[in-house]
Amino acid sequence: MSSKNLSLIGVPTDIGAGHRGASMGPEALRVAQIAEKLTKLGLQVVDRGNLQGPFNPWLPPVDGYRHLAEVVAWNTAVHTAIYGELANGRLPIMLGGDHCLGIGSISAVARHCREQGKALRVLWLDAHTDFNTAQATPSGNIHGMPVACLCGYGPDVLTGIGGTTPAVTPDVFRQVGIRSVDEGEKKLVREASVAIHDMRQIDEIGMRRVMERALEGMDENTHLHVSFDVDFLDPSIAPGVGTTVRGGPNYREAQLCMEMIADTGALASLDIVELNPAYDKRNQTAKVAVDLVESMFGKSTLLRG
Ligand code: B3U
Ligand code: MN
Ligand code: MN
Repeated sequence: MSSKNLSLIGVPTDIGAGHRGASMGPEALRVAQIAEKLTKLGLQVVDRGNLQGPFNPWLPPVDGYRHLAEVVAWNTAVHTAIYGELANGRLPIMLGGDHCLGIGSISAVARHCREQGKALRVLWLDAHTDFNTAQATPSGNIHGMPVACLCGYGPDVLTGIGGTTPAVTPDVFRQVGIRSVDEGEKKLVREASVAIHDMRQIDEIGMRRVMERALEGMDENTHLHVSFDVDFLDPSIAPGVGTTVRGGPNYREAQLCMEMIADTGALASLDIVELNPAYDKRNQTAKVAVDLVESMFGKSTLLRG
């Protein structure tokens, strides 16, 4: 692991989502004892509390985007916070919040990598490719657009966060768990050649080989960022998300995925997004997410020689 000094940053908003409630995600993760559990693994954890931003006015989309100004405000705050943690040599964990916040966090990680001469790999664990544009989106919800925005497809106010457009090139991404892609979005991800490891591939060759492929080609100079959308998981183990999609990784497959991330020793920043306590039962999804994050930081590998 490149750093054992972890900073938790809560971002309590559902500004980019189609359902209200992801704004309660940071608190649910804290109630599930994310800080305590990571501390028990021997990591130094500081909880920075929550960022602040505009309330969700819950308005319809305008020109293909819902709440664009508010999304820009939240992501600007996220960018500043994540960039600051990385500049101080710390490992930021963003507690979302919906997935539009990946624009702020990953643009900050990309800026840090550029300045430090590091290679970047982004592992995007999600049921969705999140590559919509104003034209392709069926909803106008910006949580369906962060990957496109980071690659330069989107409004200037979002693609320019962090000062360099595009923030990243599509080849940094490896998407795992994909099983819901909109029609227009399919064309866009194909054109951009995003590396997609969909559920069919997991069925056919198994999580182990999928992860070997997704993590291939990294070296000591690679910064690994994981963007963990909790709807990656099968709804039977993770019902607490706004947009459940059946047929996701089960508990064992998800554990293996996380353990293989830990084995790289390269994990250097993390987003946990789309957890929606309003859809959860007794905080079970937050508990599963924390359990998996522990594995991402090496919990089960401790059992091995
Ligand atoms: N692709 C759909 C649905 C969606 C994307 N991300 C989530 N849901 N969580 C859209 O609205 O863009
Ligand atoms: Mn997502
Ligand atoms: Mn998703």
